[in-house]
Amino acid sequence: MIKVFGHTAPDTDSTGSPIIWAWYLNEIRKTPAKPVLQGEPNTEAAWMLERWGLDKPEIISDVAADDKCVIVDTNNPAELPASINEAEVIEIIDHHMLAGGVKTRAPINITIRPLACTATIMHDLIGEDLESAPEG
Ligand SMILES: [Mn+2]
Repeated sequence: MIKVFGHTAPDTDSTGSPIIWAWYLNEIRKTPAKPVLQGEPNTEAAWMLERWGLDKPEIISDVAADDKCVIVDTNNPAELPASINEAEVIEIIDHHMLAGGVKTRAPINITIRPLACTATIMHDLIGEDLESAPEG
């Protein structure tokens, strides 16, 4: 089960983007994944969850060596779980400057674009896959 998470002190992007990408992995790529949060969502993010009837993702305090992780809305180790470099980071999708310091076990897809939010990048990445997705 892949864990998808954003930065500590989750804002709307760090709450919504893990939900979007975990949905994409589960429903379109048929790869088990779940969104998780590093802390309680802020006021706006909590409102978003309520407004759209979304379950609040589980809050995690760290990751383990056998965790597969997708990091979204950050790439900065200071905003990531303490043990991030022990875990297996399999993808990074972000719209912040490259901070450096995250280690991977193998080459991975890293998408960093200077756009308004991570969800915008995901809309682009998912794009054509959605058009060919089955209805429902
Ligand atoms: Mn953010």
